[in-house]
Amino acid sequence: MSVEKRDVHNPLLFEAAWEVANKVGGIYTVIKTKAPVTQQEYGDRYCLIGPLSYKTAPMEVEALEPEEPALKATLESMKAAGVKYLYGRWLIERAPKVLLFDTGSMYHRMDEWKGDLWNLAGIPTPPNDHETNETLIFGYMVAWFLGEFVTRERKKAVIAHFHEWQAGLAIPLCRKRHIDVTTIFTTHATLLGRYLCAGSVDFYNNLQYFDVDHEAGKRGIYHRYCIERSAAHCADVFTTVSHITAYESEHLLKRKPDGVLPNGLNVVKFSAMHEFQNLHAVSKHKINEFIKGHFYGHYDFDLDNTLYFFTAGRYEYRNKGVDMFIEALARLNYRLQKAGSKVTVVAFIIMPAETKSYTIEALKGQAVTKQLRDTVEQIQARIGERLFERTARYQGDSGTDIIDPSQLLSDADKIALKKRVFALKRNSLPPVVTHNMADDSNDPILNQIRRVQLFNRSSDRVKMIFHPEFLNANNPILGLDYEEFVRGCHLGVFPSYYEPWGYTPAECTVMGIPSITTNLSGFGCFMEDTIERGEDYGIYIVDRRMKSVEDSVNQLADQMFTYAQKTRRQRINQRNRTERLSELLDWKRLGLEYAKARQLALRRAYPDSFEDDEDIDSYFDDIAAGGKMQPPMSVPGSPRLPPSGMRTPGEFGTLTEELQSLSTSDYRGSQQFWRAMSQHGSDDE
Ligand code: G6P
Ligand code: 1S3
Repeated sequence: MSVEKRDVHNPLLFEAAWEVANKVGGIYTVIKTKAPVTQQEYGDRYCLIGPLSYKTAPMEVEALEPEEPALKATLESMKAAGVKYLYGRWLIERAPKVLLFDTGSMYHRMDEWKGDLWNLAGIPTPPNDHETNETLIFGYMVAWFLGEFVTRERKKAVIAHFHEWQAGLAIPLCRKRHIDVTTIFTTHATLLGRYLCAGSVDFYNNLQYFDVDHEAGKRGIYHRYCIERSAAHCADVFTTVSHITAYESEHLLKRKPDGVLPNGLNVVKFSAMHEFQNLHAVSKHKINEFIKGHFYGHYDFDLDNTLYFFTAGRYEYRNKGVDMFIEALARLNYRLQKAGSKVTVVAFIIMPAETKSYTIEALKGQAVTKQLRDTVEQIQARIGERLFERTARYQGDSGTDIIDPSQLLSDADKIALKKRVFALKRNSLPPVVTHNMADDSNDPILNQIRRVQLFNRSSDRVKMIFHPEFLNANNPILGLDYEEFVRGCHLGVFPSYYEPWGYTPAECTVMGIPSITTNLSGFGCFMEDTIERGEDYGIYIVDRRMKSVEDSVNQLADQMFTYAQKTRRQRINQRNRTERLSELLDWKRLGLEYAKARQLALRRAYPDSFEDDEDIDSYFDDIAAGGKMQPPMSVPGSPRLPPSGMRTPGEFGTLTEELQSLSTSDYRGSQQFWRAMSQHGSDDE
């Protein structure tokens, strides 16, 4: 049968992820912030695929009738077979098209598909793992869709890009069924990595020695691991978000990624440089108000000399480095006390945990300070009236008397104020947590705070506030959105042990807020490789690879102590420099890595469609120059940025066929360390 060659120069792109129009965690941020640049490049040839959540989809998606014939026919055929879906435009910038499948509509085929998966790929799926059941149904629906679609659309090449194991099951199905698409799998972590790190394992020194099947089995995730591993192996192109996760994937998933696709952000530049500095001041003022309430009766420190540090994210105590943060804060407290410092550091931990309600104390603090403020405002008005009355009154032609200041407050005013001051008295210390925890005595964060005794005493220079719920402007206490909160803080602290990328410090950077991260996080490695003298630019990196835990904690305490010594002028200057780095993290720049991955996928699936001498570089030049994706307009002020002609970090050279014959040590990311690690591994083998 003669088959017409598919057009590889105007391919169609489907991008599938569990978090398309469905916020669960970091992958939602990746997909949502990246979609505008991909939409700009592909236009109507781009469609995202995700699961249909009836709770959130109506807010996120505007329904549309499919017009394109192959799509319309495929969806009609699936609908006739009972598939429910929502097709429409995702209500985000550039409104890309989305196709959301209702997995519930196909649950009756679960057993049939489980049997098929076992026969086809030898992957078991136990009955009561809801997440795996969802993954299975979603995977079968996506593969069904792609299979039917490419039999109708025969002219254009189709790229199917899948994120994370929960969307990856369609990949082995496409391969086994010989569906004529080219596939990319991007993993944002590995299942085993996450599980192993959360326990007390020396993960990075033992990566090459883990018996992966055994470890996965021991943790009850063997079936999930099989899905992840088969997606990685069956994809035409396998990628991940950082060099550190590439190294991990090579050992745990047993396939070396073809390249690294770092996560970007949709960077919004203010027309005036000082605008983001003003926002810092405005947001900080709101945090100040919260602090006055929270510390009522113990508010004996100077807010003008107070710094706000914070950590935030999913509650993964060890993986996100909260253990190290609290320990280092205790040492910082000691050092500030010893140095007789006048600085107060308030350290926030924003991590959702199971709670019952706000504590009475936390609510009362805000209430009594609000009452005090109301009383002061009323008295202020009365004083103003008295002042006006007295001054306006005719005193004869030469009279110039003004009111005696001691008469400004009436006796009633004094009594009202005394009542308020009395209400501010409290016997207990300001609470370290804002909520009643479901399991207070076993909560790892609270227990660590208790162990190091950071109890918000008057003598403590470091105060602790654990807010076990994500922030929201409508919360009765700390009523700010996350972005507002970050802008109002001085320093983000994210000493993660397991962090494939890490959006929290990246978000700080684009808002001009300095942050501390580690060389075990994708973001930390990326910044370390990209800029020199990072600390000047508000990028502090704790060494958690080569140092002992003790030394890493001391380094973190040092960095926080050094920051606390800065003058206001120095902090302002540093924020300006931090903000300049945001261009590095813009999807307009990092989106090129995705374009390279897609090119590689097309070349692998349709090698005959490319001329030997076809210049791949010109393709990227076209994208960059053609107004689709702009290279950065100016080079941020840093001496070790990529030299001219080297536009993106991927141009360190990961996404090329030639490099596939080399080993992980050839990744040019965190070069020295990973080279040493690979060397160490091969020496021992
Ligand atoms: C911004 C504002 C300044 C303010 C400063 C406070 O730069 O534009 O008006 O003085 O923030 O900085 P700080 O680091 O002390 O919060
Ligand atoms: C993962 O989410 P996580 O917090 O579970 O994916 C994110 C997006 O790629 C990444 O930033 C993060 O490090 C990973 O861990």
